[in-house]
Amino acid sequence: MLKFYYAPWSRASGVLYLLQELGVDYETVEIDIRQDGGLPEAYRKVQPNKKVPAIEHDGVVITERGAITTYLADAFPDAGLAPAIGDPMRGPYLTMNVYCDSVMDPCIAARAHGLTYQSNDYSFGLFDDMVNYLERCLTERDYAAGNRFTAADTQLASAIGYTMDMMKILPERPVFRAYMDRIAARPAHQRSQQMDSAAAMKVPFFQKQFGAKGE
Ligand SMILES: N[C@@H](CCC(=O)N[C@@H](CS)C(=O)NCC(=O)O)C(=O)O
Repeated sequence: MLKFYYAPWSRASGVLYLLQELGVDYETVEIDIRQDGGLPEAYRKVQPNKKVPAIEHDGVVITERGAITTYLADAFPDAGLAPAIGDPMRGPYLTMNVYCDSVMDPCIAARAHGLTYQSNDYSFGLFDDMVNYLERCLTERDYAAGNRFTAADTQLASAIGYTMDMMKILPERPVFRAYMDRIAARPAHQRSQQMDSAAAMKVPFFQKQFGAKGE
């Protein structure tokens, strides 16, 4: 039994995308992270910082996107989204699963909040180093870990899509755009985008923002 703690248009959206790529059955537990007064204290039992995403699989809770992505791709090997131990893609794959959350995400957040710092002030290093690294990766290969699609692409594509197209903080680079075009052609990506938007339009916060009525 797989449960997915999710909020639309959030950092849980990449896991929603992964679940579509995996094609597995799961139950969605929608968490209204934008509710007045914040999330109930009881949710801390699932996610220690009261955030999404989280999953529960056969009674075990897994949090943090990089861990969730790695876990799910290993738990459902038929989809072929996790390079096996011994595969030369395994290293770049694990690196990218973690890099998106531990380097890219905080670099973007620091930039969004106008934080200026030296590289060694923070473990995530400098914004420009992060952009240049991702650009180099996607110049050398078509996908996050190599020349075939893996679960790391659900991490990387959701991060690039959100920070370049929505936040407009990650600079537009031709290799980022070409990569996003490759991802956008995937039926699972299209499906997850539709599911995410449909779910967002039922959230009062977004209904107010976009004037949507929901269902
Ligand atoms: N380190 C967490 C971060 C998750 C995160 O920041 N989630 C945001 C959604 S965009 C959240 O739940 N925010 C709700 C809140 O802080 O109240 C991960 O990578 O899974």
